[in-house]
Amino acid sequence: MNAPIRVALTGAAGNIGYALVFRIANGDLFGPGQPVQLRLLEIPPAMKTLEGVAMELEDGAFPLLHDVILTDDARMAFDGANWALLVGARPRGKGMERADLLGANAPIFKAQGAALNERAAADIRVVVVGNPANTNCLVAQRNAPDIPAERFTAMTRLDHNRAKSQLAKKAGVPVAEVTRVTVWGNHSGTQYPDAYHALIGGRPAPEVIGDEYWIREVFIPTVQKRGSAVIEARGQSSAGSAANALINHVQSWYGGTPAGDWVSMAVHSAGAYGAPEGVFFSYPVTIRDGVYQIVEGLDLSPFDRERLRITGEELLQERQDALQVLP
Ligand code: NAX
Repeated sequence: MNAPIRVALTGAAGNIGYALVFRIANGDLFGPGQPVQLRLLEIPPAMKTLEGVAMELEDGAFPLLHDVILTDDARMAFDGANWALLVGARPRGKGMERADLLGANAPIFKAQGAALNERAAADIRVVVVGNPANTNCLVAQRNAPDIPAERFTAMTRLDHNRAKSQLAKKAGVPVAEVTRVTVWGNHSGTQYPDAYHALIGGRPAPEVIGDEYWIREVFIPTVQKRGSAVIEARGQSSAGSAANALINHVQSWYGGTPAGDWVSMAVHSAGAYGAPEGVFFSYPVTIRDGVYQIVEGLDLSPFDRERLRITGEELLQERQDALQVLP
């Protein structure tokens, strides 16, 4: 058996955490030959709930689960961690604007970035899920100066999966036939789910769907607003699908992307496709040997460019709002 991979998870007693830990324990991230150690971080008021989650993990008798560490100390949670899944965040309270949400979360991600810098393993890879995910990721990364920026990502895979499913449903085909979907920009209402570069059964998606109105006026807003639609129906925010997307994000980063396809990930931007530099912008990426590369050479229409501009501007505004915690 290989040595266990150390996976740190924050917000482990929350909605998504509960849907996630059993799948990690089951070996869904790294496959059936790879044991894992779980290092679960929570805030002090949630430690009792976390103990209950740990009891259930024990009761699952998962052969690949090496051990479980519970803590309310970020430095302890990230000690020797190979992966850090930053899910825990302050939720958006009633009447809270996006800037207030940032203000509440920036100190958390600043402290966690510093703790990662101090304690994580040399090969650490970070995925930020807690909202506002792209900018929380920026805050953590900027407070971890010794960790290469490419090791930080924010999750847009749930949006990516939602887009894929909507296209498959419209075309009446299994999701596996939909490839090259991209979600560009911010994980927020300004994200741009792009059907124009997608393929369905190997053919351009717009040609297969043949309904330009549907792409612009139904598909795009449906994906952008899917989170609210789930809350409206379920009375709670997405948890199972978010946990699944996080598993997919790590699987792709660890195991690579299939030939001819790509996935969406928010990564440190150097300005590709005209996006602002130095923010975490979601791009189409291919991954090999644990290293991602932004897909090059896609032709962007004026419509695509305008959508990228809007979501890029929002990320610049968020960075501005988070400035007080950026070194
Ligand atoms: P919950 O409120 O159920 O759980 C969050 C957990 O984080 C709580 O148990 C809380 O005690 C803990 N927490 C808070 N501050 C912490 C800190 N400083 N250190 C460690 N733990 C801390 O929320 P949940 O539904 O699990 O969602 C978690 C986050 O994911 C939210 O910010 C949510 O907005 C975000 N989402 C992001 C998505 C994405 O695609 N990027 C989609 C799903 C989800 O909405």
